[in-house]
Amino acid sequence: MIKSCVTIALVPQIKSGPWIFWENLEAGIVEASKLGFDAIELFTASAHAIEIPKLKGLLAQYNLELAAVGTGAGKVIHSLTLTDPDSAVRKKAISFISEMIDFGAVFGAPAIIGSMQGNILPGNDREETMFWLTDGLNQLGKHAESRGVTLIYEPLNRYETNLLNTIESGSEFLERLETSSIKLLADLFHMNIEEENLEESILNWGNYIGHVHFADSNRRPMGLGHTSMKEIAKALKAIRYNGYVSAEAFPYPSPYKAAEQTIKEFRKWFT
Ligand code: LER
Ligand code: MN
Repeated sequence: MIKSCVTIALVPQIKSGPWIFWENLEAGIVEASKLGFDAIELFTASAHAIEIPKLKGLLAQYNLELAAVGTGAGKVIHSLTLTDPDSAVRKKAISFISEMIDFGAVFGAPAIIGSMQGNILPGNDREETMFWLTDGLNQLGKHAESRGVTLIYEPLNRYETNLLNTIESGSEFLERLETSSIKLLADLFHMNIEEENLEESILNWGNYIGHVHFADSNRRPMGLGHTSMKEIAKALKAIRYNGYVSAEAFPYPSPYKAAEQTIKEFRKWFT
């Protein structure tokens, strides 16, 4: 069964971006539950930003799961990436993500590596940078496995990374790792920019897809752009995807309306 999810951004330093609910964990949870979502995805400043008993209590009270935790704050706040040329920075990035894996694992939720993958910086070599990414993901994948969770790696569009931009290149990269506990994030917004054909990529590499970010072509909530969901929903059902379809979209025209639009589209395509 494909499950619905909505994002809540709780990083004080970040005031805008593709997240639906903002700033207040409890208010986001209440709204998500009111609209009938199955789960929330959290974007927090660190693994210690939320008290675990408080989150446990709220999820139980409102009958929601934690679907995933984002790690991007490690880059935005601390300038950490897995491919920084400085090995001390790479080491800190690994420990930041390890802590996020531990935090998510309490709830059975995977951590997501999106912007923390970094970029090949000017003057650096692609092969060496890919080696750093491989090394970091091997370590983190094994760590996730030891905690009983998967780890999610997200190919991003070309304006955000020059490492891996497509589901195909991401899948081929995962195939060569020493761990099989890493899955891909199929973010429909990034895919709309990079894939030749979204549904074919899903069908061809379905085994690798572990999480989906649900946003339309313009990153507004699904239904407010020109993405053709019919074929995408058909492809996700064909691969027997049974994870979350999580709204990582701009809170347009307002957080509540964006969430409402998202759940309406989710029900149209997946129930
Ligand atoms: C960034 O564009 C993104 O899609 C996030 O999920 C990861 O940082
Ligand atoms: Mn995403």
